Order: sequence, then structure tokens, then C-alpha cells
Amino acid sequence: MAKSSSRVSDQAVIHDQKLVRGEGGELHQIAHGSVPPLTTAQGGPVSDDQNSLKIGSRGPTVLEDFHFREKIFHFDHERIPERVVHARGYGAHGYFETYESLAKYTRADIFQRAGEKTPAFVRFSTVAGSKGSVDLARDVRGFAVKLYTQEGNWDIVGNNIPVFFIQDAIKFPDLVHSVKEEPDRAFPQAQSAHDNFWDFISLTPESMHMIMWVMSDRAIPRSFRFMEGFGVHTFRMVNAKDESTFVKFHWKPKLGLQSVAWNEAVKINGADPDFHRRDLWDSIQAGNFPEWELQLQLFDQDFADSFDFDVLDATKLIPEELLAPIPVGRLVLDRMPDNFFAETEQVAFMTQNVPPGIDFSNDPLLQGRNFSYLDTQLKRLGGPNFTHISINAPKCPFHHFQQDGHMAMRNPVGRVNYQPNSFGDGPRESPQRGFRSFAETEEGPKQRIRAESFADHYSQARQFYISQTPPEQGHIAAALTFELSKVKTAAIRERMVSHLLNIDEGLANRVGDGLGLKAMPKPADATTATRQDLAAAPSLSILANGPDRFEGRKLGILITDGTDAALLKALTGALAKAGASFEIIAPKVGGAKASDGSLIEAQQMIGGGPSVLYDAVALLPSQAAIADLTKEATARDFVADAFAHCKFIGYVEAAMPLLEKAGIADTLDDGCVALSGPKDVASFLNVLGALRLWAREPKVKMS
Ligand code: HDE
Repeated sequence: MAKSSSRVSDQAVIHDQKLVRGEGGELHQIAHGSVPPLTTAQGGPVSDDQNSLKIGSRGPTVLEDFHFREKIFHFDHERIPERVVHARGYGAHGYFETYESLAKYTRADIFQRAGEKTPAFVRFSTVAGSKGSVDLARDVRGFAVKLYTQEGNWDIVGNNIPVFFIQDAIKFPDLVHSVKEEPDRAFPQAQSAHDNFWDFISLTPESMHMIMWVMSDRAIPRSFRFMEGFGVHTFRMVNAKDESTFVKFHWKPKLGLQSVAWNEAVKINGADPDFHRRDLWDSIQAGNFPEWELQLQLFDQDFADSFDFDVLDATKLIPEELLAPIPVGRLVLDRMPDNFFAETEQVAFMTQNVPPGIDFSNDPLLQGRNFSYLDTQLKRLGGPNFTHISINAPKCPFHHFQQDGHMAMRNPVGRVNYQPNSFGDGPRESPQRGFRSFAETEEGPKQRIRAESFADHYSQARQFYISQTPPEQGHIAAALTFELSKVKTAAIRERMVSHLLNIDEGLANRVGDGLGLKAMPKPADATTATRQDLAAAPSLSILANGPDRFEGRKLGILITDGTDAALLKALTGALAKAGASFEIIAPKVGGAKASDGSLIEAQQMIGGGPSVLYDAVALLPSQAAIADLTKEATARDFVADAFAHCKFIGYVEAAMPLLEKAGIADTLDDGCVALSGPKDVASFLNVLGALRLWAREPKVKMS
């Protein structure tokens, strides 16, 4: 006999309180009115979305079930190819506000009127890892900005590092193949620390300047909010008189630059692989809108001719000390997308998207990119009509005769879809308003050649290195040592050290020593000698330009039952005043009862909120709870890691046993601030502005 049938499981009814079962087992919606009926993609109302159509109660599913087939078919096709590079990214909406008219330099509409606001969408990304990889990989960060100007979309598809690995786009596939997972074993994921990458790099001396940046703290930013963005290439601005000025684009974060320590990055990846995403989401949801200033380095042909390097070479930068950037506007991100896929995944950035008044230079990397970005969108988004997706559509009026193709949403209306026509219909060109290329005169033999002016690969690498503060230099040496320690082929390790000898002997010796090289190799052959006369440029350092404030940063506050309520209140109040945030960490996520009997809500239990997730920590346990707390390995790690990562630690007297168990009670330094009561809060907040006590580092690290 057939078992009794029901059209929905009890479980489903409990899960979806909006559905109730009628007497005959049929489904009814309650509180309808606010809930629209579920339909198929064709708009047909669905009666039952829990059970497929069957013969009998336990029989086979029938092919006729069009709702089932449509649902599964659509699910099967949910994925599109991830980006071949920059697959993991996170975006937000906002606006760009122009400070003053730049009509003198450009006729770009976006720069004509002071105070004009232009809608913007920005996507930040890592380069090497796949879509599901971790946020704190050592990697370049993409900083791609789409500006929906009144004369078309302008994409500044930049990075958080102002130079690049290679000088000619034809080498890009090799670079990317080498850094991605090795093709036979399919690992390592999102890591440059492997033979293939360093093999390619050590055979590509033009990458040395970029390598200095990628081994610096720039490649492990604290969050997207604390990093710079760069257009990298030299572009042109062209004014109404068709006069050209060269330009380099720089985005400067209002909250200053900040990075994490490498050991911290590794642990963040385990504790919160979405650390950067969450940071952007949380701050925008909290109304703390991240902001960057657009600054331009503007220069003419005479400057370009007098510059030590070729302005068309993307492995070089123009130090700000030599050419001060001028602020021209600000970018504010104030809204998260409604849907990640629709906006962040489908957004299509293209270097070739420039409005009239912005033009390209002959940088061979940029020229190659101008082909690649359009090409890749066709593959990724499945057809030529990706501008019909709203995130990619211009927000200004647009008219053209492009038609048909997969998923065409907008086609020309009426009879005429060509120009010229004798019906007087449709849009026409506007020679005055339209994009005109700068009429640069070019001549010369057709040849595959690299200009001699691109030949110096070491001088700016050295300049970057000597511009760093001692802790930052130490981080570069440690990063190189770490990365090369993962390279199995000894000859590659040595070859890299031979390049470092051309950059800085001290650095080469540190890395050689760290790798345990028996003997130092000879310096790598170089076409040109490294210039020793390039002065240190402090603008290249993160630490030399610290923000000196805790604004936008996060304090982790460890509490227990009995925590001093007055101190906690004073601390959280002061943080709010400083524009900083905090998270409460307690033994249980349910919270803890403070000394005045109030329940303090916790955001994390100790194991879920390790100190690597915070910029600094405060330890406010009570005397009564400290014995239990010291038994918790995660509580001991919380303190030991904060110390090892050179963070500031505020602590109450009752926390001393925990500091002892964490092994730091005897080495407390200026970064460890005793909090005896609310009166100490102001001075604690003051020291937090320094963000880290790097002077502690030699005590907690071997090299
Ligand atoms: Fe890209 N790059 N790139 N790149 N790039 C892509 O385009 C390419 C380069 C950058 O958030 C791809 O839509 C070539 C430099 C960012 O969607 C692809 C070369 C800089 C993003 C591509 C470069 C960048 C990309 C992959 C060598 C900094 C992410 C998916 C000449 C100035 C954009 C896509 C986003 C993405 C090609 C080098 C930045 C394949 C051929 C230099 C921020 O078209």
C-alpha cells in the first residue's frame, strides 16, 4: 500500500512561517499582502516549491514538471568565468566631487565645474587568487574606479602600487601564469611564494622595482580604506585647444596608509578570510564613508624629456618630491551594492573607457591593456551587450546603432539603423564634442624592440628601498627571505639574491643570510649601473607618513564578568569621539555582567575574536575571572599575538596574570598602557594614534 502523502514536510512549515498547511495538505500563505506570490521566470504563479511533480507519492519525477526544470536549469548556469586576474574583489558605490575647474588642462566634462558630483563605482581586488581566496594574501591590490561622467564612462583601472612588473603587455600572460598556481599540481593558491613565480621574476630584471613594492607592507594592507590607488601609466589630458599635458593619477586615502604585519596577515586569513570585505561593508553600513583625494602629477614634454627615466615605462614612477601632485577632487564610497553578482561581479572595467579630454600615452603596457579589457569582458560576460547590464551602462544619454547579439536589451527603435540616411533619423557624430585623439606625430621603422630609455631596472628599486624606514626595510628583507624560503630550486634563490646585490648590498646580505646561502653570488649582469645619486623619497614610505590618529581603526576589548563598568564606558565613549570603533570579546558570546550589574553584549567569544582582527587591544578582565581566563589558550594567544604584532595594549591590574601566562609580563614597554580607571583613557587614546610600536619589533623577532 502507498504510504500516506503530504505535499510539504513539517520542517518546511517551521522554517517558513509565511506558509501554512491547509486541511487537505495544500499550502496557504499567511500575512499575504506584503509577500508577493512566487512565480516562475515566465511569471506563472507557483503552487508548490517544495516538492517536485511525481507519479504517486514515491514514484519518479516527471519531465513535464516545467517549474522544477526551469529552477534547476537556471541554478546549473549560475556561474560565469571568474576574471583571469583580479578574480577576488569587492566593490562599492559612491561619487566623485570636483574641487575646481581643470579646463586649462582638459576638456573632460567631469573637470569643468567646481562642486560637480559624478556617480562612481569602485572595485578593489587581489590579483593572483581565485574568487574564493583569502583577503590577506601578499599581493598587489586592484583599485578600479568607474566614473559615470556626463560624456561617457571613464574607467581608471589602477592598482595600490604605482609601478608594474613588466614593461610590455606581451609579457603579461607569462607573468600571470608564473604567479598563479602551478598547472600540474594546482597549488599554491593566491601566493607568490613558489618556484615558478620567482623563476620568472629572477629572469625578468625589469620587475625588480615592483618586487620591492610587493615585498613591502604595501602588499598586505590593513584594509581597502587605508591604501593608495594609482593609475600607474602616464596618460594625457587634452584641453579645448587640443593642447596636451601628461598626467599620472593618484588616489590618497583620507584616513592615511596602514598595513598589517606578515605573521598577522597569515593568521587573519584563518580567522577571517573576508577581513577586507567585512571592513568595507561594516564601515559603509555604519556611515563611516571611506574617502580618497584624487591628486594629479601634471607635466609637459620638457619635464618628460628632462626626467631621469622614460615616462612611458610603467616600471618607473615620478617621485612626489620631484613633482608634487595637486589635489583635484575627492572620491567618497557611501553605498554597498544591493547584489554582489549583479554589480561587483558583472562590472566591466576597461582602460579604453576614456571621455573626451583624457587620452593615452604610448606606454606599451597601456596600449596592450586597451585591447585586453574589451576582449576579456566578451568571454566573462558572455556576449557583446554587457553595456546593457545596468552597472556598466552609462548614466548620461547615449545613442548608437549597435544592435542584436546575445541578450540584447536595447535595440535601435524605428526603421533606420545606419548612418548616413536620407530620413534625417538617428544620432550623428559631433566633431567638436566627440573624442579626438591627441595628434601626436609618430614615425620610425616597424620593429620588435625595447627602447634604451627603458633599460635601467635597478635604480628606482634602490631608491624605493632606501626611502623606507628601518622597520619597513626589515619587513622587505623578511618578506624576500620568507618567499624565497618556499622556492625549492636553490639556483633560483641565488639568482634573486644576485639581483638584490644591484639594489642594496645590505638587503642582499640580510636575505642571503636569512636563506643560509653558503656564499654570496655575483651581482646580476646589468645593462646600466645602479644610480647611487637618487635621493631617498620619504613619500614612498608608509610609516614616515603615518596618520597619527586612531580614526577609522578598531579596538578589541576583552572583558569578563565583573569588568569595571566605568572604565569600559569611558573607553568606548572616547573611541566614538575619536571616530574609531570597537568590538567586545568575552568568554561567551552572550556577553558578560559588568561591575555595576549591567549586561555587556559581546560581538565575539575569545576563540572567534583573536587580536589579529583589531588594531589594538584593551584587557579589562576582573580579578574574579582572571584565573579562568588564563587557562584559555585563545586568551593567552590574544595577548601574545597583540604583543608580537607590535600593537598597543591597554590593561587593568587584574590582567597581569594573563600577561604573565602570555610570556610578556617582564617585557612590558611603552606600548603597554596601564589603565587604572577612566582617567587613563585619554592618554591610552593618544598613544593609539601611532597605530603600532615598531620599536618593539627587534625584541619579538629574530631578524
Ligand atoms: Fe589588468 N586585467 N592587465 N592591470 N587589471 C584585468 O580585465 C591586463 C594591469 C587591473 O575590478 C582583466 O576585467 C593586461 C596593470 C585591475 O574588474 C584583463 C595587463 C594594472 C583589474 C587584464 C594588465 C592593472 C584588472 C581581467 C598588462 C594597474 C580588475 C578581468 C599589460 C594599472 C578590474 C578584467 C576589476 C583586470 C589585463 C596589467 C589593473 C585580463 C593585458 C598595469 C584593477 O583584461
